Amino acid sequence: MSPALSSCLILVSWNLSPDDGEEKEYVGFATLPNQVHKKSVKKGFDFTLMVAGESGLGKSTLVNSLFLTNLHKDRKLLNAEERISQTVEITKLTVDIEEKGVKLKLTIVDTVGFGDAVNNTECWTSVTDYINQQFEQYFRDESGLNRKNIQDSRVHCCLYFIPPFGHGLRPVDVEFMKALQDKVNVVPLISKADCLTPTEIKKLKEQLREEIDKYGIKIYQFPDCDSDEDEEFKRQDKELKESSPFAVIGSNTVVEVRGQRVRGRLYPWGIVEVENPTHCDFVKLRTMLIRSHMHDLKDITNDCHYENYRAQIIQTMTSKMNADKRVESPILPLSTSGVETEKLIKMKDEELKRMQQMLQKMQQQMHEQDL
Ligand SMILES: Nc1nc2c(ncn2[C@@H]2O[C@H](COP(=O)(O)OP(=O)(O)OP(=O)(O)O)[C@@H](O)[C@H]2O)c(=O)[nH]1
Ligand SMILES: [Mg+2]
Repeated sequence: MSPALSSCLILVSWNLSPDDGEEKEYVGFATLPNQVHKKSVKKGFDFTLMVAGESGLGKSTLVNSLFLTNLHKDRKLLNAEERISQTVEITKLTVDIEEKGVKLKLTIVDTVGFGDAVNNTECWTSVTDYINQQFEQYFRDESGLNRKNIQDSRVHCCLYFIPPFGHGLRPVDVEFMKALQDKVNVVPLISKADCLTPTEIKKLKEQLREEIDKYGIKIYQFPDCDSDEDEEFKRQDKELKESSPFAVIGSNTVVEVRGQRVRGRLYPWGIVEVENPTHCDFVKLRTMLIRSHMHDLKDITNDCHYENYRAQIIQTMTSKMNADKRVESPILPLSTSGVETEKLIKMKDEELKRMQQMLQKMQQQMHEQDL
């Protein structure tokens, strides 16, 4: 069944407490221009982040903490009976944020409810279908006439939530990540890290790294650091790599610690601070996503995952064309003039149209096969 999509546009308020209007929280993407050419600053940046994993692991809470949004605050919780028959629902939320003159169009794709049903076989299909649909859309736009203004809705990163309890990866985690690995940059996370002691976190991280290796799961690989980078940068980069998979904590509430208002979780025995590096890897994750690796995540999406998809589609189309004994498309001569050029452009347009129709036909057939 196709996922239910809903989308809305919200503007983020930067004030943690609107009453005092003094304290401002920054997401930190204003440093993005350092990653890419200045020209992009005017146009702004697009980034699509997906969260996936079992229901209740804190996906929405973490996204809220990362981007200071308030996802699903009006959500109606389903009762156990409703949840058993519930299919995976995908919610898309677009947030336009601006920081120090830098614009970021952030799309958050939140997958809700996986793991609630008794039978979770292939519970990842709606997620992989969603990723494919975005590739499909991009492919269609790319072969259209308005190629310069394509809205890129491809998923650039998927945060996959692993439960802190239990003993490492469950079969469903292995299968889920494997289903995603060739379509999107998968970043595994240990959720609700406040349930574990530092020693337990260290042990679980080691175990997860071993299992990811053992099962051949392809997660997002941090690029190698340039040898001419300064020592401090190299140290931070090494620390980032060694901390993977990040152990994270999320919170929708603001608490007061040492006279400062911070995102945290208040327990009878103390306060867990989301942004305290000694409590969890939240800051490392945010730095990686927004400050240091956003551009690389986008590059890999385009050059690797999308290219694979594109090659596959073109191959299928070519075989189909050959099977239908269609005549190969005429190749445009290098130099032509006047009426001749116009004629060839017309022919090329017709050819494009024919390819798009064929693509639509193939997609329809694929959908029919899925049903
Ligand atoms: N202990 C702890 N609880 C958390 C953390 N993050 C979220 N929670 C709590 O876990 C519950 C579920 O959080 P959600 O963010 O709604 O979980 P979700 O993964 O989005 O769940 P679905 O939308 O059903 O898939 C809430 O009561 C949160 O307050 C965390 O880091 N630690
Ligand atoms: Mg949620």
